[in-house]
Amino acid sequence: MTTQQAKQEYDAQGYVLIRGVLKSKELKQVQMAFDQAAEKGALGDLLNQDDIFVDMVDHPVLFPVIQAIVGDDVQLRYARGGIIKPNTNSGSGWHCDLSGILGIDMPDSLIMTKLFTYLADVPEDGACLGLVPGSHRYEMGHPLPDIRAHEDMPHHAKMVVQAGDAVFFNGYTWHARFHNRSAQPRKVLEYSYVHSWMKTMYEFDDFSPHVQEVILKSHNRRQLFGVPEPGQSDWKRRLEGCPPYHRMEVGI
Ligand SMILES: O=C(O)CCC(=O)C(=O)O
Repeated sequence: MTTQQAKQEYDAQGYVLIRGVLKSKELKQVQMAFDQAAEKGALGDLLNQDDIFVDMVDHPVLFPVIQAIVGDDVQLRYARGGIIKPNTNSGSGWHCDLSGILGIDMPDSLIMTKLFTYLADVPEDGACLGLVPGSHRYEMGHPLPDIRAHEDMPHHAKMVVQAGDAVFFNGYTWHARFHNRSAQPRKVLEYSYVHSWMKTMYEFDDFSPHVQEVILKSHNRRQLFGVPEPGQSDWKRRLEGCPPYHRMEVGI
């Protein structure tokens, strides 16, 4: 699937699944680093655990899709790892992350997108992410149906995936996590992206001196991690090589 095809599918459905992004050696390296972070109880502080997680923020296959979806002013909101234990009532209800947001016409906007990169297979009875295709275009306040079980949501799609697959989804798309009825833990990298003029969940000081050094080396990472650029407003930030911010003006 090309970046353009991925964006088209995302725009039409509110999500897109791309298979086999991480393969063989790279997948093993990320899995090992993830398991080490999990052992330390540090999945919430992923970026300080291993440079591989910083590299996943602008991964050469995933990031072009993120840029196409969010725009040239993209910024990371947070990055964390998550494990859902086997055979647990670990689902969440159907919801929309951005349903209560003020001042934005959500069906026509792209405020926040999430990227789940799977490090373990999720079978049909696993902790699948469920999505309602097209629900990112519902009018604000569109009521959720009165249902009792995840499976009762009309028209839902269940992400039955393999390690190495990735799902991008709009935070306004209706979604849920199914209970994990399988014998396998679910292991996911959860990264969230917004625009450069929005707040993120980090202060730069949250990063170790080493990670700060890695971030400071490149223009794109300084933007992605919200490092202030002297003399540059957050509205105007753009990834390297992209057309600059353009303000319309007449009458002078
Ligand atoms: O973990 C999942 O599959 C769903 C996550 C979720 O509901 C969310 O990110 O808001």
